[in-house]
Amino acid sequence: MSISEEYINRITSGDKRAVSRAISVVENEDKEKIELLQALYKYTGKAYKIGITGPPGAGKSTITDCLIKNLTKKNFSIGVIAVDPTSPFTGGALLGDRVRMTDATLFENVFIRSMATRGSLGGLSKNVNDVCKILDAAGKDFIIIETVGVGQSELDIAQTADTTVVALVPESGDSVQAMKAGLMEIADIFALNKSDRQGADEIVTSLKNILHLRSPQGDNREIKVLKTIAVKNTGIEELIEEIFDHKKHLSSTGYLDIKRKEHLSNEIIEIVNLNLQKTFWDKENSEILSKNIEKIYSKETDPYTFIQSLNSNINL
Ligand SMILES: Nc1nc2c(ncn2[C@@H]2O[C@H](COP(=O)(O)OP(=O)(O)OP(=O)(O)O)[C@@H](O)[C@H]2O)c(=O)[nH]1
Ligand SMILES: [Mg+2]
Repeated sequence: MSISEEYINRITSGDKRAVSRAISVVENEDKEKIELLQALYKYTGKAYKIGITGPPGAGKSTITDCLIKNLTKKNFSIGVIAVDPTSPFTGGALLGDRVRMTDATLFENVFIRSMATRGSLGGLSKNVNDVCKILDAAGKDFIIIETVGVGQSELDIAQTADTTVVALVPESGDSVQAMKAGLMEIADIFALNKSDRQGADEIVTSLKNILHLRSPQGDNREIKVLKTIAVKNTGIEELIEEIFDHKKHLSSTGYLDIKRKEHLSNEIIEIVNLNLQKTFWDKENSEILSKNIEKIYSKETDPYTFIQSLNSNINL
């Protein structure tokens, strides 16, 4: 099937069904995927991408709900991508239970999609970047990407988002955990959620102390630690203000363009890498490897000689 101009028009005018179908095309790696993304690329670049990450259960989805409600009140349209949700955060459940669907503005202006990337080759960024492009071309002002902070995906999020918000909770050791997991390096803003619980102020202080030790990042901006109670929508306006402030800072310093170009380069390199890998490890080479692994293991030959013997132009 070839992509019609009418279909592209429907996507760029924000038609929900067309957008939904386009996302499925990307997710299922349908053959018209490349043509679709080629046609949509020139419409992208207007949406601002907010990444929300943090440990399981920190309240990322609840914060996302609040952001949706508060931002739509300000007449912004929102796209939401929930990556590998561990608690139910399907479009249906979220819209049915948490955001009142009777509200026409929400229905018109919010598009929510859950995505599973766990275990897929290339992890988070490939598909999420493509889905972001569709939502961007569809005219969303903000795209919120929620990823659960276990493993690599939360670090990848900083390679996609313009502003990365790391959500933590007052449970002991969280700031140390954050440091270990590399969350310190990727946060543009910290939201200490569940700050209705004990120990919130202590964690804020310890986070601030640790942040002083952090090496300066490219955009050279002070990282704020904000207290939120997402279940009560407390602190969310302040969080939005801080996101807007970061956005303004990135734009006025020219760092937004630098950051986005860097993300784009990485995205292109990753697409090429994945394709090279897929092309090289085709059925034939994969079979040769499994047939020869015994010989290599028993030292009849060695990995390098084996690689040289493969039909390849790899320079070792
Ligand atoms: N006390 C308190 N509970 C909260 C707050 N924010 C969220 N919760 C509760 O914490 C639980 C987890 O919230 P979620 O928003 O699903 O957390 P999440 O980080 O999205 O969870 P995963 O996606 O599963 O990692 C829910 O029961 C929320 O109601 C808060 O500020 N205070
Ligand atoms: Mg969640």
